[in-house]
Amino acid sequence: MNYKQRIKELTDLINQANYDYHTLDQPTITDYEYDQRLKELVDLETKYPEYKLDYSPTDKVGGVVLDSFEKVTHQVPMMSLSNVFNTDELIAFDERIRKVTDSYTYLSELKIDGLAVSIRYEQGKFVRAATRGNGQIGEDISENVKTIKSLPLTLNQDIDIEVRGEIFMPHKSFNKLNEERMEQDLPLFANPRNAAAGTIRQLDSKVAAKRNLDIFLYQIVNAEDYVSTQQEALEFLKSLGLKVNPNYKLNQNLDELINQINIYDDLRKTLNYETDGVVIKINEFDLHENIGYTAKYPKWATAYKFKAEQQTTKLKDITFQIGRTGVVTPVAELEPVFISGSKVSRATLHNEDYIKAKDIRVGDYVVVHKAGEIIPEVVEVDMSQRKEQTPFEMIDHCPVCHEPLERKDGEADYYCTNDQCPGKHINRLIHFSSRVAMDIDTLGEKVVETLHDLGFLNTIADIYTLKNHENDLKGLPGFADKKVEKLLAAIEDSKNQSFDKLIFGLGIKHVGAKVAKVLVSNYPSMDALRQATYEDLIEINEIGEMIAQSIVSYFEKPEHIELIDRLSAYGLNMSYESTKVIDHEFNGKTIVLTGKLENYTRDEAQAIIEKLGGKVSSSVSKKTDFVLAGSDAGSKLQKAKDLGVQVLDEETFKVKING
Ligand code: 0OW
Repeated sequence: MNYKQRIKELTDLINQANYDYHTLDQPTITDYEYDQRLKELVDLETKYPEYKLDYSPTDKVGGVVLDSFEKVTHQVPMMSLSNVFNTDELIAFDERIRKVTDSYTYLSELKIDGLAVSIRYEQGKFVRAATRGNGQIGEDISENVKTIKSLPLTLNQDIDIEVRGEIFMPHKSFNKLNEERMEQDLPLFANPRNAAAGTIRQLDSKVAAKRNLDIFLYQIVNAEDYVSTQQEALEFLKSLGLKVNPNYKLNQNLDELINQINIYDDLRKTLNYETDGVVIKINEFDLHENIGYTAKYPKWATAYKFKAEQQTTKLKDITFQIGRTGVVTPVAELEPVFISGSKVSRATLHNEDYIKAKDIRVGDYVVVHKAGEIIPEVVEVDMSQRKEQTPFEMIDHCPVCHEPLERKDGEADYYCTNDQCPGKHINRLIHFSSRVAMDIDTLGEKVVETLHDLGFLNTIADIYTLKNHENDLKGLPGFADKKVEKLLAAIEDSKNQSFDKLIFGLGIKHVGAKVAKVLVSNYPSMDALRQATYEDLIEINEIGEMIAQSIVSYFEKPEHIELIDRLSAYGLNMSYESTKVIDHEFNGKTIVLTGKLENYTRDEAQAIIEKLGGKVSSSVSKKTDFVLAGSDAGSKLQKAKDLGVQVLDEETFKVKING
């Protein structure tokens, strides 16, 4: 056998098989066949090393162990990207382009969430790969990059070219890696980007080879020497045998671009790799020079960032909130981070068990999650950044009144049982006047804190005697006459609030808004409810032992009876008119909420709609009467348009509810 020829044959066959499987995602030979051929090639290269080709696929199994990475200076700096977070900012970006030129098209690409890399080929052969580093100086990671199976070591043309792309770890590789690390009791990677970054910096390329990184190329350095537009550049990269993400599109104008972004936002949820946005580039290279650059990034490109629901940040401290029922909630004080477009500096840690189960420690880097309207929560620790943090210890005394805390058997929470604890009052007051309870307009958290600290507000009943201090209030800094009059009027209005909202507002342990509604439909007056026995209460479907016991205990306390008597004397509504006629167009109507509202949380909007006799549903159908669409409304808005359901924007909703 001509071994030199056989080695060439096997090399080309296996490289082609890699291209078909990893780049085109269209395997042409079986795994068994692939393994047999690779084994034969390794044997022949071992026997006849002089015949091994410098683009042999056996280099992809790694095996070079470095003691450090050499520095590499980029001849052309690797720039970063500016970000836009919403359509308004995208429109502003477009207007800046329009100031320079009025004839241009956009090329939009999925933004791969990995790490940038620059790769040089000379006469069509892989020469070197380097990280972005600070944009000027990166590190030589050639050995690890050569193990990426979808990256060819020879191009389809023997040219000199430098290309750039994003190295990433597909979900499958990421999950497999973390499972292995869990078995080996090693710290887990928080997300695929961190895993890819950690892998590419492995000094032993055998380790990198096992973790199955992948890559998409998206840029040619000095592209204008080869082609005239970004679209042609991507086509050219593909023609060379390089892997290019197929999700790119030429958009003739801003409207098409915005539509394309929405398409990508849906598509990304079906992909097996992480993306964090859409990269938008002016397609015509001859416009780039005029549009220009800043020190850090080109002005002819930007990244529209999808709303990340998770971010990693530092846990600076753990503090404790006393809830209105005395429950002690551990709170994560975080290094501020933007999640879903809003800044998050605190998140809930639920309770001691939750913290201990996840071994969360002060000083850790933690993954914080914020989806929809729930308050942000700490999901897990990024153990790959764990140093010597000390394990968490739950406090055993109330941080406000310093009385011992109690933890009931079978319950996860600790409670401050001191009814005179100031920490409970202020939260009780805030909850009572909040929108989801008595909805006392202008009596928000800050005003409650100010009036509580000044001694005007200690218990809930004091809210209804504030009118006796009208002049004092008007003398307070920041309390203009108008504001005080508006506050006192809102307090008077709240006396007509529905009975279930009053029950919910009292802050009885385990009695939320839904349980309050169940109670008032079974006990339509306060007198009836305070007579309810434990046995009566647990007869009701939705009322369990814990809730029944909590209600009975609440009405046994003299201070609670005194409070209710005072509220009744002040004229608060103490009964439930189940058939209250509500003269409003929402009465009896079904409304679906979608998108983010500027002035209301989902719960608040739902409470307002229900107070007006409406019902909130979670899905759009022919029976839907209205869809209330906030910003970034999703598929529900489209369905409403398809079904001809009336769509309300937030402004219209506000007018209707205040009508
Ligand atoms: N992550 C990506 C991506 C992309 C470059 C060209 C000029 C400046 C940015 O998918 N599709 N296209 C570009 O174009 N950059 C990308 O990622 C950037 C590289 C450096 C920081 C971002 O990760």
